[in-house]
Amino acid sequence: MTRFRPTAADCLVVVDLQNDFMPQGALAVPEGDAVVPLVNHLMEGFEHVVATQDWHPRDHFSFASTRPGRAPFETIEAPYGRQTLWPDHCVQGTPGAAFHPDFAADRAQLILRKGFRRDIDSYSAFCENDRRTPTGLTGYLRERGFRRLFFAGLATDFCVRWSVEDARREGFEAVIVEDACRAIDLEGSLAAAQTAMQSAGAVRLRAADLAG
Ligand code: VGL
Ligand code: ZN
Repeated sequence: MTRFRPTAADCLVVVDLQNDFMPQGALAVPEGDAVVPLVNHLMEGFEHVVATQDWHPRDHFSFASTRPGRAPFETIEAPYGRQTLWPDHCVQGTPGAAFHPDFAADRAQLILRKGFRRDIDSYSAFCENDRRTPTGLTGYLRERGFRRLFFAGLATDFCVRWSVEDARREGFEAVIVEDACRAIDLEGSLAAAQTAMQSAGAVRLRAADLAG
C-alpha cells in the first residue's frame, strides 16, 4: 500500500466543516459529522493546514427561499450557467456558519471564506461559480510554495469536487482523502464527482495511507 508522508511542500485543505452541513444542519450532508475526528487526526500529520468556510449573505441568490415558487435542490439558469438552489445555509455570522465545535480549526493557518457575493455562488475554494472570479487562494498557496494539496471535508460532490478540479487546473498535485469526505449525492452527483476528480488527475487515498 502506498504510504504518503506529508512534507513542507504539502498543504491539507479542509473544506466546509460547518454546522449547517452536519446531520442536524440546514443543508445536511449524511454522516458529515463522522469526518470531524478523522480530519482532526489527519491535521496532526500536516505542518500546513488551510480551512474553507462557506459564508453567504442572508439573501444569497442560491437560496430557494429568495425565489417564490422554487424549492431547494431545483436547478435554475443563472447568468453564468446552471445553478442548484439550496436551503438557506451558512449565513454569515450565524451558528450554522460556524465550524463544528469539535473541529480543531485553530490548527488552520488560513481560513478562506467563499460565497460572500450575493449573486455568485462559490463551490470551489479557488474560483467562484461564474468561473471568472478568483478567491485569491491560488496566489496564497503558490506564494507559500506548496505544490501538493490534500483535500478533506464536505461535500465530496460539490465544494470538494470543484476545489480538487480547480487545484489541478492551477497546476497543483491533488490528493483526495476519501474517507475524510462525505457527499450530498443529488441525482448521481457523487459518482460524477469521483469520475471528474479522477479524470482531472487527482489521486484518491484513505486516511490510513497517510503516514503520521
Ligand atoms: C456546499 C452546496 C452549497 C458544499 C456549499 O460545501 O459542498 N454545497 N454550498
Ligand atoms: Zn453554500
